[in-house]
Amino acid sequence: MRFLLAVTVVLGVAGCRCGPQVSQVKPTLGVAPNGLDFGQVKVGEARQLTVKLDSQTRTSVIFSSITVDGPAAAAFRLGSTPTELGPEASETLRITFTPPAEAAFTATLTISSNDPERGVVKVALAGEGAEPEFVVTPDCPASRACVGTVVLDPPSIDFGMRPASSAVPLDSTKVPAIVVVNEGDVSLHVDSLTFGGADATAFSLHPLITFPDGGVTLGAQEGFNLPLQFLPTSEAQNTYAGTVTLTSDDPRNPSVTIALQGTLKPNEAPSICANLIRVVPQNVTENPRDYGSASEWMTLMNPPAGGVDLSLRRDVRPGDLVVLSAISDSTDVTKCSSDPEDGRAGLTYLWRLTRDPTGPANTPLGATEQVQFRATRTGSYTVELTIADSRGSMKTTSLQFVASVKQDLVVQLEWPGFSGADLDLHLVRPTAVTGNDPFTGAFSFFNAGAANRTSGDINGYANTIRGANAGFDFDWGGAGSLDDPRLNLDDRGDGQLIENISMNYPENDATCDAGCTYPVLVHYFEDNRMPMSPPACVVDGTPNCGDGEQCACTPQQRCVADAPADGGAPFGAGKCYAAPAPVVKVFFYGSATPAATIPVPPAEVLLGAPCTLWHVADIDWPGRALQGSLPDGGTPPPVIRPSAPSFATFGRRAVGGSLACSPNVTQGAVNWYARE
Ligand SMILES: [Ca+2]
Ligand SMILES: [Ca+2]
Ligand SMILES: [Ca+2]
Repeated sequence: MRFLLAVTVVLGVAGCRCGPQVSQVKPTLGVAPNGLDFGQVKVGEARQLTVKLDSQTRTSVIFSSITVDGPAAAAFRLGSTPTELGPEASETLRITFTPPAEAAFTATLTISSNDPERGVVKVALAGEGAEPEFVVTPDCPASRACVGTVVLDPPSIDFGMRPASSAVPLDSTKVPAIVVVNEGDVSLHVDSLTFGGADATAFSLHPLITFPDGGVTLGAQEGFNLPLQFLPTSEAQNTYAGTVTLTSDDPRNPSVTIALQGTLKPNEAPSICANLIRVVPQNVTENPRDYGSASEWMTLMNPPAGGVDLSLRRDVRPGDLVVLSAISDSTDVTKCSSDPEDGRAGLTYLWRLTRDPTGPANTPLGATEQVQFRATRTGSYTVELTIADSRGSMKTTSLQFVASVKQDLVVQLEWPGFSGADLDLHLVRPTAVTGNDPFTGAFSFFNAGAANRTSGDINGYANTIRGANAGFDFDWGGAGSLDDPRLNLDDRGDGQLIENISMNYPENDATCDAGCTYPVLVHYFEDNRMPMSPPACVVDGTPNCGDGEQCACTPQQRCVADAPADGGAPFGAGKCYAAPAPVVKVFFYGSATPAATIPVPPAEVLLGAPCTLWHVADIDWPGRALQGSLPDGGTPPPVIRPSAPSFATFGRRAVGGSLACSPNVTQGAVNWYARE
């Protein structure tokens, strides 16, 4: 390339014939721009700008000097400078401005060269030294529901009253904060944040916030917020004082300290709300009944001194499992039983049964938030709950409920102490009775044909037959099951020796417009008492007796005769059995207190032999026409009339049979009972 270029130059000179005019191409220097403004530069920091030098002709520019001059020349530093620019070549000059102070600086860049027309070119240099502006302000406006107060000058924050611990974190948007802003036009470095003072450990950044070890750099007009929190360090110290100090590289305001103070909020006892949240029926075919919703427990907050009475608000029946809860809602720790400071953290629970239907009690039920027990007896129960927080502050409350069948009419038969004797309770529908003879309704069959196979007598045997024959039912009163009777408890002499029948709307029976009567009967159904070889029953020296006859046994015992071979009335060799001593209780409108307790039978008719059906009582139910007819708008109360001693025999046992009553008639394919 160098060789070819040389040849070209030779040819060009040879062809021109213009001689010395070649040497007259003038050097021309271009300089751009003709001034540099560095603007604001942080004191001590550097900013570099450039100036471009051009040789604008086909000859070299030779520099004699390139200098920065003027009183503030020291603030501007010139990089390397060329001595010559070849033809049509260019070069860049670098000038660095480093302000030594917060002031304006000017200087001149002077370029001297062999440009014949502009031998000296001056470029104005200007710049300003600037500092950041560190502004720190405490902030706690009501507009963001901030808890606490602040003073701007001198800056301070009062956090107000706070508990010593809190399981519920403070909302970072609602605590006092420090607002840090760089109000200058050059960057600010915030170097450190330090808590100090006597109670420095009680104050800190909100746990969601961290301040980086190396500090934070803020551009011009940038800023950030630092939420703070106050946590008293001891229940024994009431007031707390400290400081928070922030430092920066703003030379005029390198450090800002804000005074901090706060006050201990004394520990409060937990809120308490004992609830009966669930009832699991003894009858496994029934669904549990739940009472744990918010609308249930909200009414139990701040219970009165005597506790809350849930007797009318919880359907607990004798034998049901009741589930008690101190919290009702397991998901939200701030609801129901909860501590103002700690939520449910550290809470302890203590449950005690203090009263049951037999009287005062003191039975521990457990020390967990939820306990359960079985309410076996009809009557009222009281349970006490004590809750303590982690610092020993406690509250106690109690709740009451009633175990009863919550229906309008409840009839219950009990024969405690006579295990082996199977008695059956019968409730007869008024329309099943003919001519005021209660026994006409007894064992009334499911006899209305396929379209309406309703029995007028509900009892253990009829209930069993109904269960085994689809379409059989106890559809009493109006259409639908709301007013139908139900057998809640059945016993064959081998369980709790209680039977229970209940129903709603007894006034719905067809005969009840102006009042009607429900007969209550008890059937001595079977006797399996062991041993089966009791003493023989002797009457007048003869070992023959009739069922129920008084014989030479103890006065409470009666003859149960072996059946004669001809199948006639039981008579002959008999044995001594004590008569079960049943009691019928009648309850109205869900009450746990019986309206009547009737021993069966009266003393004149001692129970001695199976298969006797006693007429125990008549319940006169006020009619639909009487609803609301009294002066006070109420309904006249039902009346219970214990019956005069009367009985009939149904299903006397078969020849050679056990001591059980046997069906003695067939209705369709169903073995049934007829009155003898
Ligand atoms: Ca507490
Ligand atoms: Ca029974
Ligand atoms: Ca019905």
